[in-house]
Amino acid sequence: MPNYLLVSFKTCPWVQRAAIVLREKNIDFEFRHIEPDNRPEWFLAISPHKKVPVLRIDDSISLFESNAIAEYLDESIAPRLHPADPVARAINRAWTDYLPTFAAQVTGCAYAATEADHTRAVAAIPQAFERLEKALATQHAGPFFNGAAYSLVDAAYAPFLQRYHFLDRIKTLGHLQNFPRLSAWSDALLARPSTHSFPEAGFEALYRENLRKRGQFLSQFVSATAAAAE
Ligand SMILES: N[C@@H](CCC(=O)N[C@@H](CS)C(=O)NCC(=O)O)C(=O)O
Repeated sequence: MPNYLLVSFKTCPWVQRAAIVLREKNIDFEFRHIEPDNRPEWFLAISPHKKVPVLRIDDSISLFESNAIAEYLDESIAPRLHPADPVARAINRAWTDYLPTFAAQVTGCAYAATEADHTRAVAAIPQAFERLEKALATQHAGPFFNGAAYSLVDAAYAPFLQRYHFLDRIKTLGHLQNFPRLSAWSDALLARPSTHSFPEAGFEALYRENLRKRGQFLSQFVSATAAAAE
């Protein structure tokens, strides 16, 4: 088995997506957390967009972009998470293609500067939720996107559904309960051990602390929890 190093910012959801795929495949890997405001030279040399995640393989190959990393891991290491059927696989890829739009709409309120921006961002959430609710209705069975088998779609959406819950606990959003299939899917993903990232126990506190430090509209609703975020 090659040696895998996952370069990370601690609460990055795109890193979390790659980590979930590694965990679902029982692949040993080293997590290396770097600071967003102090990205080391060795990292800048291997990350074309200066972003995380980067998956470094055997200290010689550097893969970037969470979707490309997930697809690479799925093609090279069992168990296969993509469906075997080409049509089902194309549908799954269509939904992982939708992820950046979903992420922007569902977690956009975390970056809103003013109350008006925040209100607008929160109002955008149901559109993204509605699309997934319809997709899940077409897929029929739960608990996961394709039914009983866990997939790359599950790994992709889990970090963002988790952040919806984090944000809902900071200032009530109240949308998920209007989408029963999405809500059940979210419960299944949050109950899955692979979803939970480093450090497992303090992850939400760390997320809240980063949000507080960002100094945006929502920051005022997070009490200072620096100690919990260490
Ligand atoms: N499309 C990328 C997004 C990765 C991304 O946006 N990572 C953020 C951290 S969560 C980042 O590195 N931002 C640094 C920057 O934009 O300079 C992926 O899927 O890997």
